[in-house]
This record gives sequence, C-alpha cells and structure tokens, in this order.
Amino acid sequence: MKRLSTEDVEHNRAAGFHCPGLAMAAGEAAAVRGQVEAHEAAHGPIKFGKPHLLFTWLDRVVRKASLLDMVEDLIGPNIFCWGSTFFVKEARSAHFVTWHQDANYLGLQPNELVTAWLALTPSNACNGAMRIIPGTHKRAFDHKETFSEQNLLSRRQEIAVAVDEAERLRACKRRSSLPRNSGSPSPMAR
Ligand SMILES: O=C(O)CCC(=O)C(=O)O
Repeated sequence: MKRLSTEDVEHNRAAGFHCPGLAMAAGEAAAVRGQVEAHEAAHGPIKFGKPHLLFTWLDRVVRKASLLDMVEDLIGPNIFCWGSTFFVKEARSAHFVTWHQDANYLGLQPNELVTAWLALTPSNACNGAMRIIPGTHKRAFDHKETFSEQNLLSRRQEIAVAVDEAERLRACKRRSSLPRNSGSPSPMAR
C-alpha cells in the first residue's frame, strides 16, 4: 500500500468509491483552475474529450504521484489514463448531471476502470457536488437519453427507472449532481 489503507481498499470494493483522498493541495488546485479559466476566457468552454492530451498543465496533473499512488493501490502499477473531462458548473447556472453509470456507455472491455475526481474548488452540497450511491457499482442499469440543454452529460443520459428519488437513491449506484447555487464556478475534473 502506498497511500490507501487495507480498509480503504476494502471500502472501495464494497461501496464503489473511496473519499476523501488528497491528491492536490488547495493552492495547486487553484492554479489548475486558473489554467482552466484562462483557456476558457480565450477560447470558450473546454468541451472536447481527453484534454490531458492537449494541455501540458493537465498532463502534469494526471501524472501526479499523489494521485497515481492511490490508483495503484486499487489496480496495481500498470496504469493507463484513458480519458479526462471537466464538469464545470458556473455560478448560479442551472447545469446539472443526471443519475448515470459511465460503464453503460464507455464501451470498455472488460468494463472495469478507476475514475479519479479532482475538485478544483471546494465541493459541497451548495455548489453542485457530485453524489454517488454506495454499492450500486455491482448492478448495471438501463439508460435513456434525455433532452435537457442543462444536462452536462454528452448524451444527457439518465438511468431509465421510473421510481421516486428516495427509491432511486436506494436502488442504484450512479453519479449525479444538482445545480450550483453558490456564487463562484465549480470546475470538477476527472
Ligand atoms: O461532476 C459531476 O457532477 C458528475 C461527474 C460524473 O458524473 C462523472 O464523472 O461521470
């Protein structure tokens, strides 16, 4: 073990996630956020996939030992960064992410991957923090595509189960986030 304890790894296996894990100090995260904002100011939102292949400052982030050590504790030392994405929720925007499972549409065989989410600002209930339902990585759900302009997912996909929110929270692992209500933007990279 380099960074995670045996209990952390066990929890990840049972719940489907480990949190928190400090990969960057606040100052480093602010510097990366500064790079995102500088790019956006000059060229608009970063909407293309795999931006770590373009930006050297992001390439440095995905190679950070503090991050890779945690991933290594989960899957061993043979690590390949397959993708990266920014989820940016601007201040008081209506943007949100519907409940979904990435495995449903990434098309990987075998369908196994580790996702590392890096908060580039404080992440909390008031600013659209990501939500995960523990244990739901053990079951695959059907998805449907939706049409909301405000949905940040590429296909605006959503778990296709007609149940109420409380039931959905019990029923399936997925990730989602609500709109951001506080005053500064909330970039989240993965
Ligand atoms: O950042 C978010 O709100 C959601 C992230 C997410 O759903 C994902 O990484 O698939």
